[in-house]
Amino acid sequence: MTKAITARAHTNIALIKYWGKLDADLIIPQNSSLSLTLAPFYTDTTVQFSPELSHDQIKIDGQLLSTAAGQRVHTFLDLVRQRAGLTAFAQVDSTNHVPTAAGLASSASGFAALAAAASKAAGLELSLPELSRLARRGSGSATRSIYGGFVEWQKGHDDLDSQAVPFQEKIDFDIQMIAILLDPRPKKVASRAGMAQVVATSPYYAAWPPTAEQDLIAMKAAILKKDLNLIGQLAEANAMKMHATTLSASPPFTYFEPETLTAIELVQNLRNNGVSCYYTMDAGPNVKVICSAKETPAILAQLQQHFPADHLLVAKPGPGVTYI
Ligand code: 2P0
Repeated sequence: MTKAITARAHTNIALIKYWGKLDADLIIPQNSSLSLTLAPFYTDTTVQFSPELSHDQIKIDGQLLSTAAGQRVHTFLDLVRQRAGLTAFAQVDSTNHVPTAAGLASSASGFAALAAAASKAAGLELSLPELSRLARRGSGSATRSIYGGFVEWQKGHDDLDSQAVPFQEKIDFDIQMIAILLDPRPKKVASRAGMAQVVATSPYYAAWPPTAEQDLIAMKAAILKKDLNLIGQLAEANAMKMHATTLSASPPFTYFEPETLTAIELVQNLRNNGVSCYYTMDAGPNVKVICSAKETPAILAQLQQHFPADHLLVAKPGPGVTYI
């Protein structure tokens, strides 16, 4: 039996979105992306390989997954076993400190923590770039969760160069997010299926990779200038360009719900009243507000008039993956 290893990885929100794959098996994206790792939302995962097990045992939030439900994890563990020359099955115990209703990708923190714990438990001593590439094989957004702060996923060309690099790990200006929980139901269209449908069918998709690459260059300059307004404007515009591709897919779909529009309008009204705040959304209806800590109380006061206080989660920038 190997030693049990526990790793913690935090989730991240993309300011410049990853949307579309060039290679679905290796998870090579069509465009580079940039995210902010968040402090309060993370996954702790413990992995131990044991010759006594007859199959992988995967427990998430205390619940044992069926073989079908755990398929993505089994496939990922096969990759780790193959690299380490191991045959033993694994016991995986994962706890999400990510509110499931938050629309905050738990696959990002989940596969980043699994990559770190499983590789170390299997005896592989991976560097952070190697870990980032391994996490990518589980879920695209997990590539970025290996690092803290602002993180760029450089799309690269193949398995060896598609990886995240820290852009600014220690952030020395005032930026944070407020996640507004709108809809606790599972997504109607999973992000993986949604992006594949868009790439395959939207006549507008061809415009996405070049515009996202331009936005990424502008975003990096805005971060270096510590210009919160420009960061917010770029993130908001980039998110809406991504969402515009879903309406033009065949069949068309949208991640917007009525409450999404309410939240967006509140952010716009606050801005019209001189408060700096901007919105972004991932492959789900929930809205995340980009703002400063200084203006957060005023923003929360407005949002609380429409949403329950416990549906408003404030998140500061967080660290990269750690062993605990
Ligand atoms: C992102 N999203 O950059 C984008 C923006 C959703 C919208 O990464 O298929 O769960 O596992 O690589 O990482 C969510 O997609 O997809 C995502 P897979 P993933 O955060």
